[in-house]
Amino acid sequence: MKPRALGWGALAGVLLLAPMIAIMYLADKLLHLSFPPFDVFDWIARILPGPVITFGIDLMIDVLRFLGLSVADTAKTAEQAIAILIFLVGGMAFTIVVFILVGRWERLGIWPLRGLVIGAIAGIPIALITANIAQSSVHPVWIFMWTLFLFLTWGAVAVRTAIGVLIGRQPGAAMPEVAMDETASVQVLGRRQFLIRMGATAATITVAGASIGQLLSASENRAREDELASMQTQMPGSGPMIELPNEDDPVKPALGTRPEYTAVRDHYKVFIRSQPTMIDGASWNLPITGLVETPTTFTLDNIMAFYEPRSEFVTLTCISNRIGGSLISTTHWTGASLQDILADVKPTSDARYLFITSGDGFYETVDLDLIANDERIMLAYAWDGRPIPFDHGFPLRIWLPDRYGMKQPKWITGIEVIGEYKPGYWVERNWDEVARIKTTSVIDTVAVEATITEGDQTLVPIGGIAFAGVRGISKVEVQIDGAGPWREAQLRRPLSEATWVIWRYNWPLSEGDHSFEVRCVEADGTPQIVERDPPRPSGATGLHSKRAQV
Ligand SMILES: Nc1nc2c(c(=O)[nH]1)N[C@H]1C(S)=C(S)[C@@H](COP(=O)(O)O)O[C@H]1N2
Ligand SMILES: [Mo]
Repeated sequence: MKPRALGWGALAGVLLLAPMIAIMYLADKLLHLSFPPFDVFDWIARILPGPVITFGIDLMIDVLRFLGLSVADTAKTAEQAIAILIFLVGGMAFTIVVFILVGRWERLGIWPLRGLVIGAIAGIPIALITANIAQSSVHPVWIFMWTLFLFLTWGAVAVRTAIGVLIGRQPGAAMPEVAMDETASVQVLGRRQFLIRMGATAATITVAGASIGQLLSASENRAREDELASMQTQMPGSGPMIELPNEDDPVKPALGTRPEYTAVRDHYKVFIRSQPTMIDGASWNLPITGLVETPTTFTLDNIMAFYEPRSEFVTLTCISNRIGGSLISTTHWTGASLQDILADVKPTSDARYLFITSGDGFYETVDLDLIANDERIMLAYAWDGRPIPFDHGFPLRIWLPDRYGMKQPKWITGIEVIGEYKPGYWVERNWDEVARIKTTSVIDTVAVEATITEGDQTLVPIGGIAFAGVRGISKVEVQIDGAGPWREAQLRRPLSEATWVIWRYNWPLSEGDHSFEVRCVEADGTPQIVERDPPRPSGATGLHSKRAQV
C-alpha cells in the first residue's frame, strides 16, 4: 500500500500544488492577496538563527557562481525559485500523507469533512504566517481567509483524488468487491483517465494563472514607473542627466573596466524579503518620535521643500560581497542632511541613537554622535536625479559614509530617538556592529584585445577599481605571476571622496599564461589588509587576482 500511496501521492501533489501556486500568484497580482510561498520563505528566513541563514545564502552564492551566473543579477530570482520549490515540495509531502491516510480508511462516507480537517491543519499555520507577514493594502483577515480557503479546497480535492486513484471509484459508491491491490483493468483505465483529466486541468490552470499574473504584474510595474516619472518633476537638486565631474581626467579606464557610474538598473540589490517592498508615495509619511522636543511627521514633500538638498556620488557595497564580487555599485544620491532635520525635531539630552524601522520589517540603530560629526549623513530621496527606485528603498533611505549597506535602512517608515542601544537586523544575526567598509581592490580586466604600442613596446592595459569607503585611495599596485616588484598603477580622479577609484596599469606584454594580483593603500598610508577573511562577520579581506592568456 505505502509505495503506491507515495508515488501517486507525489504525482497528485504536483498536479494540485502547481495550479494552486498559480492561483495564489494570480490572486496576488489581481487583488493583492499576497503570495504565501514567498511569505513562508521570508518568515523562515526571519526566524532561522543567523549562522544557518548565512550558510544558506553562502551555499546559494556558491551554486550560482559554480553555474557561472552573476550573483547580483540572479540571487533574488534563485531565492524566489527556492521559495516556490519549498512550497511545492511541502505540498507534495502533505498530499502523500493524505494518500497514506486515505489508504487506511475503512469508511469513506465522511471523506469531505476529513478533507476539510486536513486542509485546515495544513492551512491554518500557513494562513497565519501569510496574514502576519504580507505587505499588502488588503486587511490581514482577508488574506488569512483566502489562504485558508485555498488549503481547505486543497484538502478536499486531495482526499477526493486519493480515493479516486487508490480505490478507483466514486467515493459515494459501495466498497468494491475486489481487494485494492488486485484492481480490475476497468478501474485502471478509470484511474488513467482520471489522472489525464486532472493533469490537463492542472496544466491549464497553471499556465493561465501564471501568464495572466505575469501580464498584470508587468502592467502594474509600468504604472508604478509612470508614477515615479511624474514625481520626477518635483525633485529638487539634479535633473536626470548627472554630469560626471572627472570627464576630463587624463587617466581613462582600461577596456573592460566596469562603468565608473553604475546605470541604476544595474545597481546591485540586497533585501531581506523575496520581493522588494512597495510603498505608496502619496500616503507615506515619516514620524520622528521618542526622545525629541518636537515630535514631527514629515511627508516626502516636506523633506524635499524644507531642507537644502545635498548630493553626493556614492559607492555602496554589501558586507556579504566577496573579494572581486558584484555587490558594489556607484550612483548619485540626493537628500536632506540628518543634522538639519534633527535640528528641527531637537533630540533631548538623554537621546543617544536613532532607531530606524523599514516597511519590510528591517531595522537599524544609528549613533547620534556619528550624525553630529558628519553632515554628509542624509535621508536620501533621489538616485541619479530621480526618485529612488522601488527596489532600492523608495521613497526614503539613509546614507552613512564609510559603512556597509547593512547599516543603512531603505524603505524607511519610522525613526524613533532612543537612549539605549538596540542591535539592528543583521547585528542581531551576528554581523559586525559597526560594519565599517574594508578597503578592497579588484582587477576587472586584462585587456589583451586592446594593446597599445609605445615605441617598440606592446602594453596590455590592466584595470579595475579600488575602494576604501570615504578614506580615499592613495596607491594601487599590481604584481605579475606572484613574484617580482609591485608596479604602481595610474589612478583616475574619483567621482567623489565617497566613491571607488578607477585604476589602470599598462603592462609590458609577455606572452603566455599569467596571473595578476592587485593591492591598494588608503589615503593616510594604511595598506589594504592582505590576510584572507570571509565576509562574515565584518566584511571580506584579501587580495584579488586574475589569470589571463596573453
Ligand atoms: N529596509 C531594508 N533596508 C536595507 C536592507 C533590507 O533588506 N531592508 N538591506 C541592506 C543591505 S544588507 C544592503 S547591502 C543595502 C543594499 O541596498 P541596494 O539594494 O539599494 O543596493 O541595503 C540595506 N538596507
Ligand atoms: Mo548587505
